[in-house]
Amino acid sequence: MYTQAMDTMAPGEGRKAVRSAEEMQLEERFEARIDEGDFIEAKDWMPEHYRKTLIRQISQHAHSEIVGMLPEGNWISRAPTLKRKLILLAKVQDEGGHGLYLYAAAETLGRTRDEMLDALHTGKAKYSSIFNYPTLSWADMGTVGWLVDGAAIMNQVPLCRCSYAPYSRAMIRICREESFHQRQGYEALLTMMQQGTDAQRAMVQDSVNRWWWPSIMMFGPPDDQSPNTAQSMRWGIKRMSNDELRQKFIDATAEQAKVLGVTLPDPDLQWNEERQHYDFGAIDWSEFWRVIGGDGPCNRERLGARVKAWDDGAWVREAALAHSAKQQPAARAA
Ligand code: BYC
Repeated sequence: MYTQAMDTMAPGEGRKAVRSAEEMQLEERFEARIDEGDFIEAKDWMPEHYRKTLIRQISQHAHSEIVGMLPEGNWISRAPTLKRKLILLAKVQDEGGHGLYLYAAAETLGRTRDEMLDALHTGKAKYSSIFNYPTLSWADMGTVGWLVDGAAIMNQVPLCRCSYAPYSRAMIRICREESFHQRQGYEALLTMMQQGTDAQRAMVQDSVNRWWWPSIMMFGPPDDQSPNTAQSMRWGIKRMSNDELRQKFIDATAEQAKVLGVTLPDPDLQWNEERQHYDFGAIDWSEFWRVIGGDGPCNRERLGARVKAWDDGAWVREAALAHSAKQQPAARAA
């Protein structure tokens, strides 16, 4: 299976490296700190694999926030009222901010922002599968808030306790804002379902039908097909597994769907008294692997939009560098 981790390894790193006694001691100390629930700061010693796992996850997370601005940004000019427009504008701006906190957190691990963006633009780095689906109606703005941001919070609240302190601090701030994102989406859908026309209710149901399965895929592959989960949980990077989070999300969302009055498009979804959880139908993992492999409905469009934004912004970067170069001699003379 293709994994981005391969690209972030130095040559020969895959082989079992010969470690000095000093390195072994450092590693033992690091593992002991993790076992004690200690947080690791940027300047602390850490194993190379821990550093690379974090760079991979945090940079993918940052890319997801930035690419995630596109499907909603598309609807700002078509929002039905001034209030909805202001809410959507604020949400999309928040996502830009989240991307920036996360790039900054990844930079503390020694990867430059240019390197991360280059990996995105050349298709080496992943971003969340969910943003490769189109937003076809206004109801999608509500559904993205309810299901996509809802899944994002479920996944991100445990990351507030990630063992890497700069990521954990970024996540605390991000989760506060994400909770507003989820609630505004749910409230927009509730308004359409309770005060809208039959056509608006049908639009909401159609939107939920399209977003349900991709949303539950956001948590990643099943645990027995997830190459990174075991080690990431051992290191306290991930606090809950993909399947645990997916189940928690389905349990919460199935109840919210009843209040909303929509049907989730899974005939096998039903409460299991014995497990005290909802059972659910089979997920089409071939679709997930296809989408993260670059062949989803909007992969080319999303990446094309990011590359164009980068190219169109070249003059701003050049002007900023020229301005900074002009300031330097003046600053030295002063
Ligand atoms: N999409 O071993 P696994 C948001 C990849 S959106 C694409 O389980 P891991 C937002 C995975 O990277 C959410 N790729 O990996 C909401 C790996 O490939 P590589 C963004 C995926 O890292 C609204 C391979 O599959 N959130 O915030 O242990 C508006 C095997 O997977 C996906 C985050 O990024 C996927 N859905 O677990 C705007 C949260 N799932 O890297 C923005 C932080 C798996 O080996 N990230 N893959 O080539 C995480 O919690 C974890 O990285 C994941 C995956 C749970 C996503």
